[in-house]
Amino acid sequence: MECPLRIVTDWITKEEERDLLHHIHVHPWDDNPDLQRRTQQFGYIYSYRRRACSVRRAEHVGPPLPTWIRPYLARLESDTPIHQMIVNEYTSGQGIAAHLDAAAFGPTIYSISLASDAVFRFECILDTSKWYEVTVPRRSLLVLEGAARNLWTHAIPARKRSATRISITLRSLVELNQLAQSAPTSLSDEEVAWLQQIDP
Ligand SMILES: O=C(O)CCC(=O)C(=O)O
Repeated sequence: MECPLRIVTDWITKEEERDLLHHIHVHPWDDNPDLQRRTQQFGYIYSYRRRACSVRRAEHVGPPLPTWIRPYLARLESDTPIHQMIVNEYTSGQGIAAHLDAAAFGPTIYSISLASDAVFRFECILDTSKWYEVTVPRRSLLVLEGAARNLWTHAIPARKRSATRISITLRSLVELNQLAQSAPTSLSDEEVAWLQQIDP
């Protein structure tokens, strides 16, 4: 049994990859003592220490999603708005430990790979003898949903690689998805815009 993930190869062009990398390189990296790799966070801030991301905590409210990501958000054709974006940088020898994305995040997780391919390791939480590795190519879109999001952990084993990899992870927040469904008319346009981290 393999994890039912989706990889869309060549989801962005070489020019778009260059453009995205430029925007990322001119933006300051977060000061995050809990991690070895560098990150940038936009929208709502995920706390690696608390493993939480809540719209009800002021310290989790970060800078709005940058305007340069908007064309790519539209291209996702996601069922829910994207509320949170993390840029991860993996230099040679850096990876990410096996994890399921936190329950605070919505049903579909997207990751755009830039600058280098990466080997991901997926392992089934119901039977840890079931695991496999797959190369996620640069310029692809990785989509984790259903079993791939909830029943298989993903990791990037720390290995020597020839080039630094950068990824952009895009996620919605369950809290905001629920709010949008339950009380869409009780919020003003400004409140909705603020919660969605977009310009009114
Ligand atoms: O680098 C990636 O593509 C995945 C990042 C990831 O799993 C995360 O930020 O939780």
